[in-house]
Amino acid sequence: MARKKIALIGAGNIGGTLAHLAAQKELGDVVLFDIVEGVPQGKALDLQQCGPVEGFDAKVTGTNDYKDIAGADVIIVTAGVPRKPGMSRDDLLGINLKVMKAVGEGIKANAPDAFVICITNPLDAMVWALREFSGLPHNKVVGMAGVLDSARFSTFLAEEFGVSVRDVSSFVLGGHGDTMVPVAEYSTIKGIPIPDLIKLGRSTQERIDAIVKRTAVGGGEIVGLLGTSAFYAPAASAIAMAESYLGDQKRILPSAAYVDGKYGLDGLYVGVPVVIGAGGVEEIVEITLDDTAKAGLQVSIDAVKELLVACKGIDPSL
Ligand code: TXD
Repeated sequence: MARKKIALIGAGNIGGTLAHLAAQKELGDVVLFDIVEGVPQGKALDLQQCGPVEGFDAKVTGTNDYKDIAGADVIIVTAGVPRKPGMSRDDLLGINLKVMKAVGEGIKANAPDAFVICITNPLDAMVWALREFSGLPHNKVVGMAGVLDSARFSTFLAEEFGVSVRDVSSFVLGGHGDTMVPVAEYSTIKGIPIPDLIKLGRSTQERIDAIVKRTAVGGGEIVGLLGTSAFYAPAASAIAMAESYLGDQKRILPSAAYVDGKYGLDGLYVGVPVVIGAGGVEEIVEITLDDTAKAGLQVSIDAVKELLVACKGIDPSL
């Protein structure tokens, strides 16, 4: 059986890491696309030469021509500019919206049957714009944010409780920004909810609140240290989503998905738990939220709606 095809639009920090992970896992042949000449081709050649060392036969190629993404099964979009210290994700909107238009048209013309995972910030607006520009079905275009945010949350919780990250299951909702909603009540250590662990004296509400806050600003913490956005965990997170699609794993993953009818929404991309399988986003998982989580989600929804208004102001075709 021919290998699947993974197209990566954007061959920068995350794109290169995505390519390495996809090749190592032999998810399929990898095509790196970028507008900068030489970068996708150079990274692809370098990555291909990992094959003999790491034992993968996946082909890795680079291109500046959208025709080379034809027939891609999965497309992961990181094209655009990342944050610099002092910038908010929303500051990227003006530049990255134009990039999404070009990317959406490239996908529409060459790989309309792909499952598209958007990473470019401001994520909740860019994934919506990419879906609009590409014209793909809503269930085949999704944003990566929640898997990264819950990975950050789980990392901090594992450290707090002195347990393996394998035994932490954390839950986040809402947009990929400071308004994201890490939900402690649905986060567990081997099935034991965090509030019960607090009652058992394994931690305190104050320490958990500090972890929730650190998670919400987790991206900014790395931008402050690194001078640019994180890229290893974002790449790993998107690969988990791609694997769930390619392997029809039906994992429940927090993702920026098109919600129409659930959570009181009538057509908005926002971070919610979804089932990802061979059909793309196969189900939006609706949970009952306590008043705090409900209020937090509403703040996130309002922030996303403001971004969409800004997008429509920049590009009236939206
Ligand atoms: O969780 C999340 N969703 C976030 C997303 C986590 C971390 C980073 N987040 C965002 O991903 C970040 O704010 C950026 O918007 C994207 C990509 O971050 P990355 O760190 O990979 O940025 P780079 O290294 O600058 O790579 C971007 C590449 C670069 O090679 C550009 O030449 C290319 O995008 N680029 C384009 N490619 C194709 N088409 C167009 N128009 C284009 N413009 C720039």
